[in-house]
Amino acid sequence: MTVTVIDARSAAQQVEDAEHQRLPHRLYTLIFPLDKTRVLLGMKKRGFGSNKFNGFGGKVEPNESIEQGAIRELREESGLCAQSVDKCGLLFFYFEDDPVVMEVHVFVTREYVGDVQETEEMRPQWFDIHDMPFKQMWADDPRWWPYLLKGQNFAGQFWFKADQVTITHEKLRAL
Ligand code: 8DG
Repeated sequence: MTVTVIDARSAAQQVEDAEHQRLPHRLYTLIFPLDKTRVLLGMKKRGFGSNKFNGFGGKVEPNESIEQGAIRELREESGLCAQSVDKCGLLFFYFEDDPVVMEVHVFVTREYVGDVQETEEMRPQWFDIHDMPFKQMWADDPRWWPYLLKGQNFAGQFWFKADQVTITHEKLRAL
């Protein structure tokens, strides 16, 4: 007789992976304009994530690529026009009261033109890359920001409570 010993952790992992595959994913972008020592963030003035500093981004539209979405959102929210973008990370967010996985493609840009301007959605402000306003950002950001700074691509999964503040569980790795 063969006895299969089911390791509880790998079983939990399989359930989690199946959930990830089964749930619908909604595509988002998130882009950070950098110069030698600073990053441009925006204070989100309304909607999801309001009153937090963040990079620029939003939903990818059906008729555009993810990269085009990142460039469009940056222009709409900050006034900057990116001339090149570099993909640096992939983040998945799960909220306990939401059956949709947020799939967020993270970029940086070092080549952009235009003047930074405040928009209806964002109030932009430059910050030292080593002195980030993490207390006013999403709770997961300090976990993966060091990878972005090192130029190390990353993939992360974060499970949030409905309060959008408490992380109950996370996985993060360099790619
Ligand atoms: P809309 O108001 O026009 O409908 O929305 P949108 O502009 O298309 O999208 P949005 O709701 O503003 O997009 C959410 C942005 O927030 C998107 O750039 C991804 C980003 N984002 C999360 N979760 C997290 C997080 O935990 N950390 C960071 N830094 N960004 C996040 O959705």
